[in-house]
Amino acid sequence: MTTMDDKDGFIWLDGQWLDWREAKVHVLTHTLHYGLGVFEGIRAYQTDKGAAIFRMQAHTDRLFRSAHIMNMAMPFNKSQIDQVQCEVLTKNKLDSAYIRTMCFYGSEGMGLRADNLKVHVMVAAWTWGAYLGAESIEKGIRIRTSSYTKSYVNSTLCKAKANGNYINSILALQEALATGYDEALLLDNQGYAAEGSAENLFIVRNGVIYTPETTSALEGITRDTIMVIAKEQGYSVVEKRITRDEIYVADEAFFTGSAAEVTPIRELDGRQIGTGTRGPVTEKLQALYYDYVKGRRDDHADWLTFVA
Ligand code: PPE
Repeated sequence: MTTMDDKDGFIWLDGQWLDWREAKVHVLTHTLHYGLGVFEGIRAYQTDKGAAIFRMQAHTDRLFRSAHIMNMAMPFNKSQIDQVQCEVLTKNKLDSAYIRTMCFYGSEGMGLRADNLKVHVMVAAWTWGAYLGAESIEKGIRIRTSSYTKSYVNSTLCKAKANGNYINSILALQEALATGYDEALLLDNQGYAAEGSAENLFIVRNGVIYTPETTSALEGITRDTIMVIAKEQGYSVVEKRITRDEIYVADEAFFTGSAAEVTPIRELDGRQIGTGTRGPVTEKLQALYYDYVKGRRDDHADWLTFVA
């Protein structure tokens, strides 16, 4: 099995294209020790007109918001980052890909008090299939409520897509997987549903679509996309606090994320949700989502950045 550091191709680091295997940092890299960094995960899809990056601007904007929240001085501007996120596809001859952009502190200093840290930026891309398995897109997944509470809003700042926030996610996910589930549902410190380890949550009840407010959940771009599409289809979409038992009795539930796309949830904590299959609203929104990302619809043309 090949490892992530052993591929042909190019990775961009601080303004230069490096051979994939040479894109390395020192073991005393500050972010490696303390987790303070910010990143993005963006998908590019194959379309009739070549590769297209889905909602790149929204991702780049969020990257800069995350850096602002974490007080990291970005050494590049948005259009420079956008250009690299396009080039990473052509450089690596990818027509569908997952793009990972990350800003991290280097090995300029150690200790929490290091005051000479520099922000470094990397961009890589690779082929990534269905995040939760191909079957999950059709059949849905079984999830459990995590014993880990979602990071509290005043602990690590949930609006930032920050590296360190993923300790919380990985603990929850590993617990879910080890106990036979496909994914975790994290509740906030008041007991309301926040999100999955890497996905936003939606439920459908009596034809109305609900999603938790983004108090402690990430401001997901797929979440936003689904809200826009659903409203255009005439659904009312309500952002509100959602309890775990509200999910038990929902007609449908699904997760959204750049990696996870639109993944139906068929069971929570051993309770079947609705008919225990992908529900009709989920199926409709999922199909529309694929139509948009794959460039099969002309409206929302601004969501796609074509890469020649
Ligand atoms: N919540 C969290 C905690 C999260 O990490 C993601 C994305 C989302 C919600 C959905 O956000 P958006 O992608 O903007 O719709 N998680 C990324 C990382 C996955 C990984 O394994 O790494 C992703 O989906 O790319």
